[in-house]
Amino acid sequence: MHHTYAAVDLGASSGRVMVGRVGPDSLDLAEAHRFPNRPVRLPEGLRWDILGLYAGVLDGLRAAGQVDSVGIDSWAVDYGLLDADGALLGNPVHYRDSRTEGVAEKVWATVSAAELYAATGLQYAPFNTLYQLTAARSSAQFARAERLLLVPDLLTYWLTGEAGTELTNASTTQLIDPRTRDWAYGPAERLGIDLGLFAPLRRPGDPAGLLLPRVLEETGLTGPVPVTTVASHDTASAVAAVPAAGERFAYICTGTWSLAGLELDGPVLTEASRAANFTNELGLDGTVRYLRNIMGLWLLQECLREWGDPALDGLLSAAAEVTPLRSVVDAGDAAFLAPGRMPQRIADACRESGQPVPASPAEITRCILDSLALAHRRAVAEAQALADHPVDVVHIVGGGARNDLLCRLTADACGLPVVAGPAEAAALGNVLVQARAHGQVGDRAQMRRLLARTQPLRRYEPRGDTAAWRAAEERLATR
Ligand code: ADP
Ligand code: LRH
Repeated sequence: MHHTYAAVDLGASSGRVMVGRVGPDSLDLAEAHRFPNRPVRLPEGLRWDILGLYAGVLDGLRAAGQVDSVGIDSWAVDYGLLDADGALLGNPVHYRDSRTEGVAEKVWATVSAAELYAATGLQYAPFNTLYQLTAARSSAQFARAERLLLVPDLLTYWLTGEAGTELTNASTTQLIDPRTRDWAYGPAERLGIDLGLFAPLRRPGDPAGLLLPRVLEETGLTGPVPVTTVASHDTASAVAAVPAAGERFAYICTGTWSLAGLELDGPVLTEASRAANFTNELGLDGTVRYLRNIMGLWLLQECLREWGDPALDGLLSAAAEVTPLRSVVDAGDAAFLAPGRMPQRIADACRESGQPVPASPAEITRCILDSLALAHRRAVAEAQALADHPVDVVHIVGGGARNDLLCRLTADACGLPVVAGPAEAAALGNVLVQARAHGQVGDRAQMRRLLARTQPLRRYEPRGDTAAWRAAEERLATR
């Protein structure tokens, strides 16, 4: 008996509605609708076009046709505020907006960075919801806010009228304790964050209501159509769909970001882990996603935008011919977070560190991919050491799994085999959690076996030794 599920997956670069068809031993995924996710710069700052995205979701559901359930995941940390009538107060602020500059230091004056890490396990990133809320607190808009909904929860609310806070995404706010998997009440209280703004926590698999009559009307679907809570943080859904066997694997979710790390049973809250800026976000079934944020293909996306969007295929073929490891930048550096002038910023970073300056698009692309592979190598090695969890294989999922050169370089840099795919891991994780909630699949291991059996994967064996990568790593560290 087959069931079909609509997976709404909103990434920072594009949104898509995918249809997953699940049978006793089958799993197919088809794209119903894809739409660009283009942030808008307003006089007051960088904003998400949330209404455009919601329109894309409705178009996608119409294109998907009749399904047994709908699930929504998106990028993390960002939120919309609702007033007492339940109406949205303004466009959600983009995590790359500059409003959080200098905010963390103010927070740390009340609760030190070390205390915060011990209580929440979250990496420092300027855009953690905690810092965004601190920056927003004095605004007129915030004064009217009665409810805060993270982006996937906001879209779910518009579809069903029901408000909740999904746990895996809540874990990126820096207001969740990864040991209890509940709110970090102590730090929130000391920082004056009103946890009452958040709707009650819900977990992947929980029901999230039925599509409202006007949504059914707009999408042409016949009710009742349930919405199922999935691992609504896109990275949590993607990790759930890593087609690994056993536990000795690392993963890299490569899209706009590279999220590189391990799946663990519990958090690593040591000072060494904090110093290395590893995060302990929550995954499916209370697992911990122990990982590092690396700038990812954002570096390339921003260059492409500057270059007038040339074809990616040609650029990647040209980059494959460029001398390897000629110049590298620190792909973990938050200096690359803001949009704009990316080719120049990369060239500047190379010049300032005394390396040859990449000039042509092919050279800059190669510099980006070498730098990403190097950052992947470092994250995979450090995660294993910090968590005392050795691995035999690295899985690459997400859009970057389509980038043959990046996968090959990552295998070479890590000195480990890389298994690439699925590229639409977040959507597949979304589908599988819905299927599980409907009794169609079993535990995580069974989900992963189904993925490994049904999804096309590519394997890259590491070539040569890792001496050149080690040297590049040392070059970067000493500059
Ligand atoms: P996000 O979810 O963050 O929006 P995706 O997982 O969709 O990101 O990945 C988008 C990235 O995948 C693009 O920036 C691009 O670099 C890469 N990508 C997509 N398709 C291809 C392709 N055919 N070849 C190489 N890279 C690709
Ligand atoms: C990737 C992602 C990542 C977060 C970032 C804000 O889409 O969810 O896991 O750190 O966006």
